[in-house]
Amino acid sequence: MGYEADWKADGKEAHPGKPEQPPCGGEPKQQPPVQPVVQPVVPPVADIVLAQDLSGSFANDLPNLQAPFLSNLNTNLTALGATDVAYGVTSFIDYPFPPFGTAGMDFIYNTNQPVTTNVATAQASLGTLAVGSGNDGPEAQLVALQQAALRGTTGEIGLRPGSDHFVVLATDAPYHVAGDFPAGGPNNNNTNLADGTGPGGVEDYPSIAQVADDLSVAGLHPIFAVTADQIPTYQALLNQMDALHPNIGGSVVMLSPDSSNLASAIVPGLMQTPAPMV
Ligand SMILES: [Ca+2]
Ligand SMILES: [Ca+2]
Ligand SMILES: [Ca+2]
Repeated sequence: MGYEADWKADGKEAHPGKPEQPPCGGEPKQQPPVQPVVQPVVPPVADIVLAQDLSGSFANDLPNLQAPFLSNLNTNLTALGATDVAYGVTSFIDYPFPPFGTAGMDFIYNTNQPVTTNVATAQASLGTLAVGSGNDGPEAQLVALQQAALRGTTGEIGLRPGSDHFVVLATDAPYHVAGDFPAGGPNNNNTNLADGTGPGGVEDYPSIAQVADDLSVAGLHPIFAVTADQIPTYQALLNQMDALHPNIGGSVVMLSPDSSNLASAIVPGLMQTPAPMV
């Protein structure tokens, strides 16, 4: 929303084609000083990691993540000043047992593609994604953010030093949080997802504070690309995380129910994020 408004204000419509004529018989009207046109900008060097919800409601979204999804995004970013953008792909659903998820269909988190400047390679990894179930409404979004941050600066995801780091969380559901699965024991906030006391070593979900800590340390700005009904939930989450670590920044943008606007939604998300973390 902000992007369209800013674009309109800064774009062509602010510059009528005809210069204003002086009124008939009067003195020429003094022209106001020309205001510089401030174009919206995207970070020139950025790593963008997609954290893709693969619960069942994303079956109609996956076709819109196929080519030319990433090349369109890359073209848009280049036109707005980006010079060096790398893309990574991660995905999540939920724990594969009731009530959280479904055995044989669901998983908690996957790194599908480390960040790469090869758009075709990243696009190919999107082609391998398949949806599961997710069973209950909330999913493992906080685990996805936690793992993207914890694994981001390792070779597994490979965020590049010196670039601005973003994780785009695409979802249409609220998140499970610490306390939702106490039988798993406290989440110990590491990359081992099987060192708890639940089935298969599953642990409780992380807390918002743990995830905020991880994002801050990794220098990873979240862009929440969420369906309209989830905007208040994720704006509140972002506000809580920013209150803990103001350098997280981040943004919330609206995702259409079939993700057909994802590439265009990411652009204002990048623009709204304040100064990069160091
Ligand atoms: Ca959908
Ligand atoms: Ca679920
Ligand atoms: Ca763990």
